[in-house]
Amino acid sequence: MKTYNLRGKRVWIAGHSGMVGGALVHRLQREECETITVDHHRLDLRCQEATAAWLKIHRPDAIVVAAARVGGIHANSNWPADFLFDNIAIASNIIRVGCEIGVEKLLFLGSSCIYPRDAAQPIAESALLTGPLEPTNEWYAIAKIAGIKLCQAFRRQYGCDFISAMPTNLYGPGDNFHPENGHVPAALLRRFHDAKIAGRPEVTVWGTGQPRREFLFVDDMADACVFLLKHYSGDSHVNVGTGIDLTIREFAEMVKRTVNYEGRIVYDPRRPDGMARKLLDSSMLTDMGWKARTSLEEGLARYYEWFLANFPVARH
Ligand code: GFB
Repeated sequence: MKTYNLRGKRVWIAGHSGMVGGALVHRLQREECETITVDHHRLDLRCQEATAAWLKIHRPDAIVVAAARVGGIHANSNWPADFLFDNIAIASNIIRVGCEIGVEKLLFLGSSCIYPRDAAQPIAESALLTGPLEPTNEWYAIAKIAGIKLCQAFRRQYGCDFISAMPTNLYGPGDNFHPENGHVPAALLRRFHDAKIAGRPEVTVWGTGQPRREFLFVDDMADACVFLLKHYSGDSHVNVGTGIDLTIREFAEMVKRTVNYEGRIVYDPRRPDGMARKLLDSSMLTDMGWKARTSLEEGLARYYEWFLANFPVARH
């Protein structure tokens, strides 16, 4: 297996203030490398000239593209233009200039929503572009597919060691706790917590509760990124998941227990369910020797601990 030695390297985490980027900055402290970050108020990654100028000054050896416009099912359908344009711009600006300045290793991060709505489960990397996408997130998915293809194209044409990883649904410290725009873990953690504090008798969960999702703790994702940076160099994107999924109903019960909320759960079927199931086949990664360590129960406990210590700092 080809390896990349991080020792002494300057690694730029694009998107360090996001949930994954933050976990990566933390995880990379255990490697003997230097991490570089730039605040998004100082550099707009959607701007081609500014991104090129910044990269040509700072010249990282390696890059992780963790910067993205992200959001849950509601945010995706509300801002299709932003989800499509911003994410394509961020990926193409960084990848093209990364090639120009001779970056040794680049890891692009996508999402499990790149796969067709009716993909066979668990979803293998080979399912990409074999059918129509789930309409609730097709804008974001198309931008992330473009990112995968950019890595492959620059690898083929210019020999760049650019790789990509597709995580399943993530949760953890630094998540976005906005009640409407975030993903289901943050939305429910906050909703159950608020209901407990206010003594409300019930909490509403969107949709039917029937869809199935796989959840990965963000520290495990950061660890997988470091593993891939060091040990993977290939054309195919790589799935990152736990191999275990559960229904939203089961997940809501778990969050309720984590928060210790004693009221009822009601479902609102007027809200979209999205994809029925998206369990990743992560055997490509596990065959390389990596696997997730944090159980959902333990991850949710750490998530709630972080929320309690940081709220109202938790971004929303
Ligand atoms: O997390 P979520 O928005 O992401 O929704 P997706 C997951 C499931 O949880 C859906 C249900 O079936 C929702 O209907 N759900 C229940 C809720 N209550 C809530 C709630 O209060 N808030 C939210 N957000 N959902 C996203 C994509 O899809 O997955 C993104 O939109 C990205 O592009 C991300 O790929 C990983 O799994 O449906």
